Amino acid sequence: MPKAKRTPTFKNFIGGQWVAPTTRRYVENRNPADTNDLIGRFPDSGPRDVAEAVTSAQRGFERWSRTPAPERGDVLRIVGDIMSQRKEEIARAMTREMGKVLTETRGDVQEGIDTAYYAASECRRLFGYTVPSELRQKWAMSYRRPIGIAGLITPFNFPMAIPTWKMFPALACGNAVVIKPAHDVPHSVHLLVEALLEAGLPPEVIQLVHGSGSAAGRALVEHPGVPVISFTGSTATGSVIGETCGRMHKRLSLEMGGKNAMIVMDDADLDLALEGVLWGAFGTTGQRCTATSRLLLHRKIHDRFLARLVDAAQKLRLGNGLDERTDVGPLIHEAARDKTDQYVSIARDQGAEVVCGGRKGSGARLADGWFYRPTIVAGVRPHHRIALEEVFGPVLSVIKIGNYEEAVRINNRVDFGLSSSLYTRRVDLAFRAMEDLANGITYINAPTIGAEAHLPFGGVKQTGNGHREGGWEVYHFYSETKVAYVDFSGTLQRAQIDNYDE
Ligand code: UN1
Repeated sequence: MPKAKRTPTFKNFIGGQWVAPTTRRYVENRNPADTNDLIGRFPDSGPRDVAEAVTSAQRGFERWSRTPAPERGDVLRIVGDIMSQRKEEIARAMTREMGKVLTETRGDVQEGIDTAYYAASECRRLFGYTVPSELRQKWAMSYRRPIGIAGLITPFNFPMAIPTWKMFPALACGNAVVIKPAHDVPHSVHLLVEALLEAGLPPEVIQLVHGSGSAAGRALVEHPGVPVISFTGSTATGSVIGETCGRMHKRLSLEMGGKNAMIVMDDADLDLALEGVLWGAFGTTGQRCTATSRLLLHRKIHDRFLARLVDAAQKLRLGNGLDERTDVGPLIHEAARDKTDQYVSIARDQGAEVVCGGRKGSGARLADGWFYRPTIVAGVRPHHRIALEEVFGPVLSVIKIGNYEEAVRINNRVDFGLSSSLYTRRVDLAFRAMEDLANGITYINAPTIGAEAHLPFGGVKQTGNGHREGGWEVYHFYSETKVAYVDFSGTLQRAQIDNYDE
């Protein structure tokens, strides 16, 4: 990759303009596939920057919340158009800062485009209800109102899709937004904000504050002027945010960890399951909340499926995601690679067998990136830590199962509940699984990843706090239900009393 001559310095977007952080501090953003490649210097903002963003967003909210929803939708539709035109350019920038292969970052941008068009159409469909009143000459109805400022904190693994999942519905509902993207992928959201401004979003409706979770993120969560918080990230951070939001009575949506299992029964199409597990486990280098991280293999097909899987996983090529020969990109940073390696050691210590990978990428081509070989750990027991805790790396734990009921028990024993998958040709099992598996999303004959933008996304147990992103449900999260009664009888009509008076 050609090196930039001068390293660009990026700014926050606050108060309708691109501004330097008041802290005057910056952090370097480097390519995880080649740490010699410096993308830019990005603000390391603090509470003062967040406070200025909130003050500006309050002005933005005054205007945007009064803009008719279909007009807001027009802006979002144009954002979708701009993102479509720039899909390739944005995807390349994303691969450069995040590492995953270009086909995946293209998909990530597409998920943002889909979300934009869905949000645009939803702006003409923010339905309320009109219901009969119990009294004569009286109407009763509910409708949706904007809330205020939405504070959005987004992760590194989907640098475009996840910010758009949160931002577009929030904007569609008439809120102003302050977004703090993950500090590993600031460039992607910078490009997104540029697209929003070009599309005609009034400047003070959007504020972009770069920085760390512990400074800028925390200040956003703790700011009393931000009534809505949406966070995607680790369960540990989500708990801290939850405590603050609980204390401050904020509306909060959390999307956190996963420990997703794919179950392969003895009657399954094994070719299909093989393709599915390779994609589910090693796509995005395993850095998805939805990654397939446990493979529950029926004992009758266990040995032969595992042999084929190991053979195929060994052939996956590590490399720079911009190189089209690459199957699997790097991890996001050194700490992520160390954590992955530690989990592999823990699995070994607990008696599981590393049958593939289990080490860093080697050779000159991979020397300057955070590469880790696609790893398969066999002989995992359901109580092993590798079977219970989220790794967020390219590590697949294989557990042998005797029957469907055992698979369900193992699937359901973890603290998380995002996605699950069952490969079978039996229609009865498929429908039983849709009831039995304790997850927000269950796939039949498809891996645990692949959620679509127009369906609700989220999980049960410690994966979330009951809300969903995407689809129609998220529009309830970003709007306040208001009820109005109109009494045109010209008399005082007392509900529950006058109509039952004897
Ligand atoms: C995530 O893993 O954080 O279903 C989001 C999928 C993607 C979204 C994943 N569409 O894998």
